[in-house]
Amino acid sequence: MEVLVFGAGSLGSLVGGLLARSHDVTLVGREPHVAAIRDSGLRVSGAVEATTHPEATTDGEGHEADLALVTVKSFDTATAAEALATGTIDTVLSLQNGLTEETLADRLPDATVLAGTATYGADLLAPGHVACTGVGRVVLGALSGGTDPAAERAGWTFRAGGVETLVATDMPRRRWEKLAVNAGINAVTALARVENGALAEGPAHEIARRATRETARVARSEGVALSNRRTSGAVERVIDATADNRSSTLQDVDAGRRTEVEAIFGEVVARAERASRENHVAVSVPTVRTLADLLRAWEVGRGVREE
Ligand code: KPL
Repeated sequence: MEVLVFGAGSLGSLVGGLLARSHDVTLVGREPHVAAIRDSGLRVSGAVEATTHPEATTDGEGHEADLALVTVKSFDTATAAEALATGTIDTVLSLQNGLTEETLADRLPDATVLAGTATYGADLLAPGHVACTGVGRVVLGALSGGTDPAAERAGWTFRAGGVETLVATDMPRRRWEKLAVNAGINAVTALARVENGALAEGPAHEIARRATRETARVARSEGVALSNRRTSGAVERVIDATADNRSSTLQDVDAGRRTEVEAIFGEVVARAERASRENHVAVSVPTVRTLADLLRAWEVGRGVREE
């Protein structure tokens, strides 16, 4: 199988490094990571140990692949899709935060776009070296649910590369559940500057719970069966399983980088507003809205966003 990993950050490098044990993998990333991989290969350490020699390039255009994994930050999705459109890709799988698959599907009409989630822990330690900080699972499947031969093939590709994988038939609900978990954890940990485990109790726990439930409410307004019980259980489980992790938004804030506020919180607010307009019933998301505004204010203050 020819696999293209578009976005050689921590998760993309980890998954690319694991898959390169069994497939022809090309990583599209930035310097100096790309040069280090070309010179000495890609080292994975920690919970999994491997050194592989995938192709690595900074040029995302004109690639041919059976499967392209999109692992760029959500705000780079449109750019990634436009680059992928210059090549020939059969199947595209997003392993990103936010509901980015629609952006990919709009721009890649000839490819099958799958939805996916990944709970592997990854940390880019140095150019050419990624740590696997936790063996999790990739869950993937058809964007609108049900079965799809492309999902079965992608599942086989991951398993052959030694990646724990589930091919699921209920991705619409799972991607909203993931969004609800991110809405609960990411902004609160970033603004309070705490690790995920700090949300297990106390005032931050209540804010996380409210943001999670509001996101589930928006999912239901779009006809996705996602109960409060299910999402609350999911966020508790992720807080517990990733207690020592710093959320991706906390990492962005610590590094003074732009965050994924729009893909997570902006998206929930926009969809709540649309549902309220179309259904003439208020779908209210006050906690998510407040968290979005606080993160935006932080971005403006840091000069990584224009007012
Ligand atoms: O996806 C995550 C993130 O940090 O973006 C969670 C699930 C919250 C784990 O840290």
